[in-house]
Amino acid sequence: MSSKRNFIKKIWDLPDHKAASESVFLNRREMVKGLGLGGLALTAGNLSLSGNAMASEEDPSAALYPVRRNKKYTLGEGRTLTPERINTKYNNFYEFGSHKQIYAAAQALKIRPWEILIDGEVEKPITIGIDDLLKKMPLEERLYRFRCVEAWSMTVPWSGFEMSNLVKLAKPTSNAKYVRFETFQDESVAPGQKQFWYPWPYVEAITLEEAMNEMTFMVTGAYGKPVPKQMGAPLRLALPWKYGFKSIKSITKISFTNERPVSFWEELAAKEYGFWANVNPEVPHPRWSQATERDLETGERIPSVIYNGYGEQVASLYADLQSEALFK
Ligand SMILES: Nc1nc2c(c(=O)[nH]1)N[C@H]1C(S)=C(S)[C@@H](COP(=O)(O)O)O[C@H]1N2
Ligand SMILES: [Mo]
Repeated sequence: MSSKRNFIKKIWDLPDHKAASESVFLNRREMVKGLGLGGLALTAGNLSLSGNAMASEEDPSAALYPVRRNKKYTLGEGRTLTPERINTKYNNFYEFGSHKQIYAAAQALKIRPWEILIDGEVEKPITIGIDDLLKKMPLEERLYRFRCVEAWSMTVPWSGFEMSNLVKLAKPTSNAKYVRFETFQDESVAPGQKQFWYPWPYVEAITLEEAMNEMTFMVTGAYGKPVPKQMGAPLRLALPWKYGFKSIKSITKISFTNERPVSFWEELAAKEYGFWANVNPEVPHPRWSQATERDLETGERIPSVIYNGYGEQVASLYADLQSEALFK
């Protein structure tokens, strides 16, 4: 046992940016082209952010938290809560940079006023402010595991509401089969959006059936407080059985569609990041194994589990879809 464990630790003892990164598939020519034209502007953008980067403003939803914990969702044996100080300082949010230390830059995002457009195959499109949405939705706290496609993982006490409540509010028509989510677009606050080789804005999508599943959670808080900007304020998704890139941050638009939308990562590299992206240790990413994951707190490698351990809740969604690439 222990020698096997040592072996696993050894081959995986590479830093994340070498072992696995969502970004490095970009071919060199594209990168050079991009840097040649946009490199300077990007540096200037990053510098100009530092002034108000850490400015703290009162979040008008702060008084809503903490919310009641739904005890049905537990982390499972051997898993503990990842400390807030780790979770808030190690993030993927490419709008603010293609590395993990974006928390300071992300403070430039203005999260009020914040409106969400709900449109497409719905009875009537609506625009709703985040504070009105918060008033309408039954908020609760859930402890979820979270597994990034780059093979690191964490756990989070999310606050928010089950997505099915938003679907009911949206009143989709019988033509609606998918739900498409879009992140804000404003390169004046998000310098990563000047990197024109990415297909901004960030887009993600799930089926309507997935959206109605009990696990699909719209996040508005974390650690008993409003969700911090670097983690996707004021509204993000949490799909704990899928790779982390599906859990889109800072949502401004939710569209019900008849056709399957193409997501941000799928558009960039469909062979590496598919539509379904369900966790499966037996299906390697083209550039690395998915058999184990690195716990963000302890640094230990632990075995990954199909559907990130949520098979009981979600496996039935895929029973008739075995011909699809469900695990990338
Ligand atoms: N808008 C947007 N949403 C995003 C991303 C992003 O770059 N932009 N990164 C995704 C990826 S790859 C991961 S792993 C998670 C990271 O969430 P965290 O920073 O809260 O851990 O956010 C996902 N949602
Ligand atoms: Mo990720």
